[in-house]
Order: sequence, then structure tokens, then C-alpha cells
Amino acid sequence: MGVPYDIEYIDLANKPDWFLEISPLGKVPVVQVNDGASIFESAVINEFVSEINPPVMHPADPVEKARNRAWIEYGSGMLGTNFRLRNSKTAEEFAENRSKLIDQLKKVEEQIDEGPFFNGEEFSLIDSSYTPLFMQLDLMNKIHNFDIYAETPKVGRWAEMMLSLDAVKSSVVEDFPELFTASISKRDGYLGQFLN
Ligand SMILES: N[C@@H](CCC(=O)N[C@@H](CS)C(=O)NCC(=O)O)C(=O)O
Repeated sequence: MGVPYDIEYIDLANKPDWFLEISPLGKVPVVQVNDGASIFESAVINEFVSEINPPVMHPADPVEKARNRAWIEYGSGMLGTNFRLRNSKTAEEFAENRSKLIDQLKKVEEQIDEGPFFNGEEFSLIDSSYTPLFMQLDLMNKIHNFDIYAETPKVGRWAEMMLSLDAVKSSVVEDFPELFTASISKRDGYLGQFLN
């Protein structure tokens, strides 16, 4: 808590020059620290912010910390699966990607106990790392209910709890739902047909 920052949102279809100068891969998110250094990759940024504002929000036990980091990496890959799900053109392609994502969610389901967080009672960086996926799935599911947590109730409860937190709700621009939904509508894919 309490790390001072300024934030700039980037139109990825129209990246400003100053952004391209500080973002080594031209991607968001990127953090520029006071001495001018640029830090990219969201998991690395999260660890960095946590490290300059201890305690670090990973489990203290090295084995547990490594397990958390590994599942954070796995969750990052799931964003790719969800990107393909969101952009599926046909019902068949959508069903195929849905089932791939469900298989991945099942692996995560095996890792969690009673919650409410991934590690139980304590909030950790892994909770925030899965939240963009949960937020996207929630908005996609509002367009067309595809029951993504039917086989993973614990992940479903984890997602619902994370999305109910004020810190999560205020972590995106106010009109994020509209912008995200509009980007799906524009794409002329399977999900978009439920909007048009
Ligand atoms: N693994 C990276 C992914 C970064 C990433 O792919 N960002 C996308 C937006 S979600 C981006 O900036 N894309 C713009 C582009 O590639 O031109 C992270 O977690 O930071």
C-alpha cells in the first residue's frame, strides 16, 4: 500500500513516441521508476512494487513462494488461451478453446484449498495475477453465458471474491466494461454476434 505513482493509459492502436521509448517491447504494462529505468512484465512489476514496499506479498516459505511463482507463470499463459477464446470465429472454434481453458482451470483447481485466496486466508501476489483473467471472463460471460467455471467451483468462488473487492473494481478505467465489450463487438467473431 501507499507507493506513489502516476498512471498513463495507452491506446495500443496509436502508441505515443514517449511510450515506445520506455517500453522495450512496445507493450503494456511498463513502469518507469524515478531513476529512469523501465520495468516490464506484469508479474515482475508486481514483485518489484511489493519489494519496495515490504512485506513482499508472496508466501515466506521458499517452496511455497516458488509454487506461487510457477502458477503465476501458468496463469499468464491462460491469458493467451483466453485471447484465442475471445477471438474465436466460429462456434466450433469457441467450443475448442473453451475446453482448453477449462482443462487449464482444472489444473489450477487442484492447487487451491478452501480459499478465500489462493493461499488461504492471506492475500498474495498470485491473487492479483489471476484477476485480469477473471475480469475478462466475467465480461465475456455477460455477453454470452458459457459456464466457464462449471467444472472448477473453487476457482469460480476465488474469481467471484476477487471481483467483489473495491481495490479490483478501481484497478481499471471506469468504462473498462464498455471498452472491452466494444472491442469484442468490433471483431466480428463468435462472441460478437451476441452483441450485434
Ligand atoms: N506477459 C506480458 C504481456 C504483455 C502484453 O502482451 N501486453 C499487451 C496488452 S495485454 C500489449 O501491450 N500488446 C500491444 C502490442 O503487442 O502491440 C505481461 O504480463 O506484462
